[in-house]
Amino acid sequence: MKRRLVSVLIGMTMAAAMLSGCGGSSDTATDEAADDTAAEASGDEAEASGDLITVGYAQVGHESDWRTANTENYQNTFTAENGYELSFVDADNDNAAQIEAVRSFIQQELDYIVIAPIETAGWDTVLQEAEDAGIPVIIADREIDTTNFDAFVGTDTEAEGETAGNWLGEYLDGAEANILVIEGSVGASATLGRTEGFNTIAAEHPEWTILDSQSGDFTQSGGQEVMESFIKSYEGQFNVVVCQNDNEAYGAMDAMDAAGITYGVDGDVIIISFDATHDGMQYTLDGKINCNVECNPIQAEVVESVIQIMEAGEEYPERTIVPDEAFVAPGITSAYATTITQEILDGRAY
Ligand code: GZL
Repeated sequence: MKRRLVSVLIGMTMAAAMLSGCGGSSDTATDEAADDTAAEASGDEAEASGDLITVGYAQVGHESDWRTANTENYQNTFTAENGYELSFVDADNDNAAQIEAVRSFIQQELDYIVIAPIETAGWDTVLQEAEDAGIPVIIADREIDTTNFDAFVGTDTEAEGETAGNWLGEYLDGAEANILVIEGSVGASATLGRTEGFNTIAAEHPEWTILDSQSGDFTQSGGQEVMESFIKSYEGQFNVVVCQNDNEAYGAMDAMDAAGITYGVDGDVIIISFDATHDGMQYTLDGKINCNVECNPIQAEVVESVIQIMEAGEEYPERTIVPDEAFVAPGITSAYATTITQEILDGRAY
């Protein structure tokens, strides 16, 4: 209780300082340096006095480049210098291990619990335990099928799926599509959302056929295995592959290379991917991926801002959607996506 009271005072002091700074007084370099020193000092004081805000992050795993970027973002945000002590658990795509990690956060009486849920289901019991312990829970990245939590910070994956479908309709302009879908991890809201969104648009196109869909588990090896299986069953019958993340797309490209199947803007097969991580954007710039729908992994700062509002005892946003967009290969123009350039790629945070 002592720490929380102290941090509320720090929060209010910092909020007051920010408000006074917004009062039209122009911050000079000296003032800004002083502010930085003060913030660092408050972090150091909190660390010295043991008054860090303790945060537990139960992470999905390390299955993809997206996940790596997301993990690094949390580890770079919830630092002692910023006034936090982060307890991080990589659940390695194991639902039971992730729930046990949350239970351990409760037993440690952490101040806040953040969960990137592997699956949407199975959260009622442990979230009730967190509520009974008086620990606020923020669901991040993916969604769950219960409402027993305090806030959500993540992306709109159904909208991402719709964007992919709308772009494909624009790009094909009425031409026939025979589509194979490499889905993400079974039961993950990102998989469910992208599938639902894309299928909503596909239903508007009687000239499209979804030949098959299988989970590649958001991994490169999974994408390659599924694409190899698809080639055995559908070689010569498909002209679109939808990969629900970049790592699956890399695996699918490896499988098509091995089978002598061409893809991308100059190939026989259109590739749509999701995430727009650095390498996925490089493949898009190279014309190997036709359309890449971004899903922004840089979410920790938003989660941290919600925690600061909670610390200040003020009304906080219960649902925050992190914005994203879509990108297409050079030579493609679209109402639904930005044509990628080297400058765009060089300027990205991940
Ligand atoms: C999306 C996120 C997904 C990414 C994958 O919000 O949960 O999980 O699309 C990651 O790359 O593995």
